[in-house]
Amino acid sequence: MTRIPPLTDLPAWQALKTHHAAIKGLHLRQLFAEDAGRGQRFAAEAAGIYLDYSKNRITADTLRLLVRLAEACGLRERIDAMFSGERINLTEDRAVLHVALRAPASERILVDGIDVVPVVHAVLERMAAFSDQVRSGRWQGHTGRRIRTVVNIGIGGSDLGPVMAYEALRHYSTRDIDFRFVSNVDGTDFKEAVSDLAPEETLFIVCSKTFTTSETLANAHAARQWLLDAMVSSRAVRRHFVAVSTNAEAVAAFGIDPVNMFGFWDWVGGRYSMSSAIGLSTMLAVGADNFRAMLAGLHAMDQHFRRTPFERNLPVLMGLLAVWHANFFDARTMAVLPYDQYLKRFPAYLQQLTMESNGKHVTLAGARADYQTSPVIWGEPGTNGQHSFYQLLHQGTQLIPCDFIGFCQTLNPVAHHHDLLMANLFAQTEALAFGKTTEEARAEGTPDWLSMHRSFEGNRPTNTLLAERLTPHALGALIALYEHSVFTQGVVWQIDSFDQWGVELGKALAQRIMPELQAADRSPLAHDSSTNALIRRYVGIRDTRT
Ligand code: G6Q
Repeated sequence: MTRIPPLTDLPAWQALKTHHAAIKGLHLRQLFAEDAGRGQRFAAEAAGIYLDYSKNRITADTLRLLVRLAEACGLRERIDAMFSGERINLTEDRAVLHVALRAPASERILVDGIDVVPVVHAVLERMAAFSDQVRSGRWQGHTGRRIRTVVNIGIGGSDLGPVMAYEALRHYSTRDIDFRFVSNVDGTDFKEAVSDLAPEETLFIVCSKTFTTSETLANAHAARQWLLDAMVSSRAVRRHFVAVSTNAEAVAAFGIDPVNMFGFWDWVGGRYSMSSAIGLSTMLAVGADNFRAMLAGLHAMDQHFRRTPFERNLPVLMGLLAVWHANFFDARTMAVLPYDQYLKRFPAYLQQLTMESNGKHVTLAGARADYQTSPVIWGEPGTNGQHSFYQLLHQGTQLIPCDFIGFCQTLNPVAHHHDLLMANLFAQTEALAFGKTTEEARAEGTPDWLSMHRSFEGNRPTNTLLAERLTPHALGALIALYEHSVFTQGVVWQIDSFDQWGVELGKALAQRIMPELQAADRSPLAHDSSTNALIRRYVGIRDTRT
């Protein structure tokens, strides 16, 4: 990897600082008034997704300088390195090849000299055959009954992608099978998921890349026990459990027949794994053809990211705008606002994708970053959010860039609901950008004393993403758009977007505390005084339960 000077030393960074000082006072009202074509000029389209980024506080110069920054940070080289299977996850010494999961069979992608595309397609074929069997009822449970419920057990990357995709593609999902997702080690999650299920009609998918994750194993053991309580014979596990993992040994030790295991690889990161066999629940829900259409959408955006000049490259543009807002406007959070009920879990999915990838303060050179990295990502579907937190978006003291996501055709026409939904989306971006002056408020008859309360500064940046309709292809393109935008941001911030060391300490401490909670004797605790007192209080009250 070419050595790049620290980010804030780069001439392109310095130029952006000067530029920011010169244009930060500009208002979107002025920018639009001066350029009648702005709404079309600052727009780009790829893989069926139209991005309007004109309502951001940028000029043509801003774009030019941001692209220069991307080049100075070696983005082109890093994209090539990722697609060619180099070990760009430096701290874990791994290749990062989720793009290989959606590559067509005709492509060749080498990892350590071996083409991985054939194995990817072999697993896809097995997944398709299995999902056809389950969906058609040919796959039967231990007592000969067909499967009526699929329960996905997994957490983090082995849960958030599958849940999001299941909800997003529900329109395309079979209604013959019910899908549930258990992730939390809180027993409530498992109990509530299975309480009304018939074990003889239930299939568990245990999704765990490592097959060592304590929450997932605890839930998988609970599921196994629940099944065996009803079925007695341990042979039943064979018909009611499948695994998705890279760890065949641990899967076999758990009691799942390796024949019923779907593999993936070291070079697929957890939060980038929903297009691998981790998406088995998605395929069971929507069928192999729809799953393949989703992969095609992902691939179309991958290709666009790889080949398109940065000025027209959607993930690059969105990534650079995120940098612009975070580092030059000091935006600490960013909202993602899908105007589509099916995308209700999309913000939660993006939280992991973005914050686990770029919530880092140590650079690849091992220095402390002296600039902000990932903003906090949050959001809810529109129009619900409008009746809750949008107040702060419009009139709060912080600048919160927002991504609005909408579709031109609804999957569920109900009277004029879709026009109403989209009218709200367009209105929000307009209101956030242009606001309403105190003069305008007064001209509407607002008394002087109230006019400040009823005015809107505007000048609040938004992106609008518009696609034809929420198809599997469109969902795939949308996911890859955000994946690569996150990568772009990580490259500029000079961090490793593919590790997650920050989750380790809490896990290790929990492992130390667990035996202390279960110990029969009350040997002295050696934590800080707060943690000691909390543990004693918990154990004391817990043990009074009759
Ligand atoms: C994602 C993370 C993390 C991971 C879970 C589950 O990038 O690595 O969220 O997906 O901890 O891990 P397993 O799939 O190994 O159970």
